Amino acid sequence: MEVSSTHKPVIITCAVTGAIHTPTMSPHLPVTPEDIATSAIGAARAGAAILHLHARRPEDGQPDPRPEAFAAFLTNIRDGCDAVVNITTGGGLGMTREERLRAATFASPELASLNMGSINFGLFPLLNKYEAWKHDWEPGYLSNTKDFVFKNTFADIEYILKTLGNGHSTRFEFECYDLGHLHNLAYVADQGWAEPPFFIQLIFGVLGGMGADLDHLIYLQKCLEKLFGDSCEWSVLAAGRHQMRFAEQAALMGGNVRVGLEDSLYIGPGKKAESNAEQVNHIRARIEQLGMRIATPQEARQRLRLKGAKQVSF
Ligand code: KMH
Ligand code: ZN
Repeated sequence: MEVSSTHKPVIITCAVTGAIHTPTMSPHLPVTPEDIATSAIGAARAGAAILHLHARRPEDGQPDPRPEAFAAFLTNIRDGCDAVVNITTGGGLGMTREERLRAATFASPELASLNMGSINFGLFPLLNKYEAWKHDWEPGYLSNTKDFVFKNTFADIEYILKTLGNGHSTRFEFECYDLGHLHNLAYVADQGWAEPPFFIQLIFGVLGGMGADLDHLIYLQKCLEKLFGDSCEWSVLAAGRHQMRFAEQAALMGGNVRVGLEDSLYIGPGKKAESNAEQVNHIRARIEQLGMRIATPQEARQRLRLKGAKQVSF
């Protein structure tokens, strides 16, 4: 099939394990450093140009902010593929700002996430789906989110931009869960706290953020155009069963996509994904069937103006 000349190659990000799902929810959720490295490398070989990474405690899968927990898989990932490594600064629910930043300041990655506003982050509805839990921490972690604010104030945002951006030349995946977050980023840009192009991740379907309605995406694309024009690269992730529908729509609209078990444990209705690579392969095939191609890690580096894989400290 002829490849469309009007579409830029689609940058696929794979979010490998995250801090939302818990081990009870899927036997395929990567937990140990070996699992995380193998799954991340598999996703990169399938076509992910960027790997968004969190760490977990190997013994029980609890989100783990310690640099040692990240170090246990980062070198294997670096040696096993040339995908861009993106370290979370969102961390796990309930971590302090300092905890959330520890891994990224240790690793000095090319890319790190930056959440662009404080929101409710309700995982508690997941409680009703399971009767028994693999680990004691899981139900409490989920139920606490009923009274939890995911704090990302302007002071937090400025601090992370200065510490990681100025201090390490790390660039950002700006995570935007609501329209106001785009305006927060426009303010950040006006202040000169970050330089374009801005890699904007639009997030749909988190309880507390925008709902998974495709009309919202259509409107947000107009907002992006007005606020940032050519100085942004945008991408879409949608939680749970909405994941692939939104990814496909984003690619058709000229955007980039994020998949991975952090965002959804499924590959189809009622069918659990067995690996991150399975989700990457699925969206890659759809992108290629639609006449577009996926971006290589080098193309992603160039478009997002990243410092390069040799400039990290792992
Ligand atoms: N779990 C996603 C909805 C982060 O790591 O900074 C958002 C996320 C947050 O990826
Ligand atoms: Zn994340």
